[in-house]
This record gives sequence, structure tokens and C-alpha cells, in this order.
Amino acid sequence: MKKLILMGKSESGKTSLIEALRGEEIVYKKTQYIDYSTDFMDTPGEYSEGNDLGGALAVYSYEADVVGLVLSATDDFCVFPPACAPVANRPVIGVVTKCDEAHARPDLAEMRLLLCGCERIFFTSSKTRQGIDELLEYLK
Ligand SMILES: Nc1nc2c(ncn2[C@@H]2O[C@H](COP(=O)(O)OP(=O)(O)OP(=O)(O)O)[C@@H](O)[C@H]2O)c(=O)[nH]1
Ligand SMILES: [Mg+2]
Repeated sequence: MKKLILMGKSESGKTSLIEALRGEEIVYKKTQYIDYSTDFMDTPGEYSEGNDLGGALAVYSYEADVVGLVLSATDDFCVFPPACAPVANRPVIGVVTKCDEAHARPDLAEMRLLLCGCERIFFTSSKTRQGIDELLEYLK
């Protein structure tokens, strides 16, 4: 299986997504460090929120086969700048999370992730498991 690194702002749903991909129970747990020992690399949201940590994150992307930019369908802004995907010398995919929420706007999240240059967008929910099997299939 390809190794995936997830990046995205705090509370965007990265850790929950990894738990869903692993078939684990979703338990809230703030991510405190980059864990690159497994197939799904989790990162703290703060790394995507500041320039200094963002540089570290770009370096960590080389530990992975695929970079996943995570954006919640409930967010009204995006921390990733347009055309940022080519910075990673890896395929970059977009993962829209929280598609189950009542006021979710997956269409807006998709537009923002496409502007980043993501080559494919997955629409997911860690609660309903929407899109989880599709993402696992892509990583095979
Ligand atoms: N409705 C809904 N809530 C979700 C979903 N995924 C995550 N959440 C909720 O969003 C909150 C943050 O989820 P996390 O997975 O911890 O977010 P994170 O991106 O890992 O956050 P950091 O570790 O701070 O970077 C938690 O309260 C989750 O229960 C989802 O698919 N649907
Ligand atoms: Mg986390």
C-alpha cells in the first residue's frame, strides 16, 4: 500500500480519517507530533497553519508516496494557497472531510482543492464512512 501523509488545519479531521481508514473506533485525540512510522502519516494541524512549520511539513512529504491535502466541507476558508501542489514531488490528492455535516459545502472545498492543483478529489466522512473504501482502493 502507498504511504499517505495527511496535511490540513487543526480540527479538519485528519486523525479521524486515519482511524476510519484503519477501521478503528473514532476517538478524539489532539495530534501532537508527526508520526511517520505507519502507512498513514498523521500531522498536527498547526504545521499547515504557519510558514515555518509548513516548511517542515514539505520536507516530511518526501517520506510518503502520496500527499493528501485535507479540507473540511464545513470550513469557510482554506489554508493551502493556490497552485501549491507542485511543490511536493509526489502525487497530491485532495480529501474533503465531514461531508455528512448538515451545512457541508463539499463543492466549495472541491473548488479550493482543485485550485491547489490536486490531481484527484475524494469526498469523505469518517462518521458515515463515505469515500473511505474509494480512498483505500486508490492507495492499493
Ligand atoms: N461530522 C463529522 N465530524 C468529524 C469528521 N471527522 C472528524 N470530525 C470531528 O472533528 C473534530 C476534529 O477531528 P480530528 O480528526 O481530531 O482533527 P485533526 O485534523 O486530526 O486535528 P489536529 O490533530 O488538531 O490537527 C473531532 O471532534 C471529530 O469528531 C467527520 O467526517 N464528520
Ligand atoms: Mg489530529
